[in-house]
Amino acid sequence: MKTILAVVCILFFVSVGIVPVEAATVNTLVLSEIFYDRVGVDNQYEWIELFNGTSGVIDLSGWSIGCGGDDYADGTFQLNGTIDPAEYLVFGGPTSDPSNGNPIYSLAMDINPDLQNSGAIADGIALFHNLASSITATTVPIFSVIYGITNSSNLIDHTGSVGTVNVGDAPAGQSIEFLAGDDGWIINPSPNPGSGSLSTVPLPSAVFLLGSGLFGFVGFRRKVIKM
Ligand SMILES: [Ca+2]
Ligand SMILES: [Ca+2]
Ligand SMILES: [Ca+2]
Ligand SMILES: [Ca+2]
Repeated sequence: MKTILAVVCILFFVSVGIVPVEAATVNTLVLSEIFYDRVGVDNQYEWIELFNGTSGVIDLSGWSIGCGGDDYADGTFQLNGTIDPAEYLVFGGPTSDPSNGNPIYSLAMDINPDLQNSGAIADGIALFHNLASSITATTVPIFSVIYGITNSSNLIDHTGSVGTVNVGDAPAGQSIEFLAGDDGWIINPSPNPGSGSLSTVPLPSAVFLLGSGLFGFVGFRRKVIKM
């Protein structure tokens, strides 16, 4: 009996321990992948991917993206349309071919000025819940990524303070991708515009059901042995 209980307990805690690792969840709108440096000319091949980590449809008309540079006001882009829960949306281009991962654009637009290609001086891209026309050097983003070696431009993050560098500089032809959790941002050698591994909702319900089922099993075994 003790052996059975021990095995059940181990199974339960192992299961609970595994679930949060597998679920790379986010609970807001995020920048999920960025392709800023193609092999060769970047203009008209760059793209930015968003992921809606909330449980509701988001109207993007109040959201914008800023890129820099010295600060996020160097280039600002107004978003529009809607993004469904757990949906990936790609905008940029408008050109799509194997050299930039064959993106299908929800918003086809020439990102202008082109996205910074980083290097020793890190650059940044930020997501704002503001109209693009209102973005200034001091507007605090909802979400951001700082990529490169050193944030010597003092780009800020969602706290309003100077942010830490999130990821290195992706080689030409590769992207930077947000995986959430402990993985954070990575350099992705195989850009995957329009898809990814993020999910919207944590799995407390699944953990609860699994846990209650196992505890129910323990209770059942006890009852059988008493009889
Ligand atoms: Ca290039
Ligand atoms: Ca461009
Ligand atoms: Ca570029
Ligand atoms: Ca992706």
